[in-house]
Amino acid sequence: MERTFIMVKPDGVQRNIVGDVVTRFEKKGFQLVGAKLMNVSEDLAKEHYKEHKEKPFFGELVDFITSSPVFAMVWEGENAVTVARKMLGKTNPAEAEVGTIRGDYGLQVAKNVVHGSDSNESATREISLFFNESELVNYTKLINDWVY
Ligand code: RTP
Ligand code: MG
Repeated sequence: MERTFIMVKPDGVQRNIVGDVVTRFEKKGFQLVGAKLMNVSEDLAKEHYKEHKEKPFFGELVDFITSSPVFAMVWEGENAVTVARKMLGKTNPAEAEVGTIRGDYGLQVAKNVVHGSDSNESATREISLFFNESELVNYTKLINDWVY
């Protein structure tokens, strides 16, 4: 089963959207493996977003993500990475389709409510950056290819 790292960003936490994001992933059929409300340190923010370190918005991005708590999650299920990215919508909420999380809840690219891993490699890297193995919970749910 694939896993992906999803994070409600500070704007989503401040605007009380955590529950809606969790509900969407639950209702879609994914299984929650780990979750926590946390502050992101400057070091963690820079490591997490290191692919963007030369971009003009990098400083603003790090400042924003460290400004207030985030809600970090690991979700598991079939094609979790690709499906979650579809559920998030395009990076810029102004261009994201209605029905996606960013399309329904956001207005500004710099404050686009949620983060989602963009590949399996990113997911593995990001999950290990944000979670210890002991924080990831293995459990059996009455879930199969038709009960979800
Ligand atoms: P994310 O990593 O947060 O899931 O978003 P993404 O893959 O859709 O977009 P990415 O290209 O990885 O950009 C990371 C985050 O940087 C912010 N951004 N700001 N001010 C700007 O022009 C600008 N461009 C990107 C966004 O918050 C984006 O999610
Ligand atoms: Mg990205």
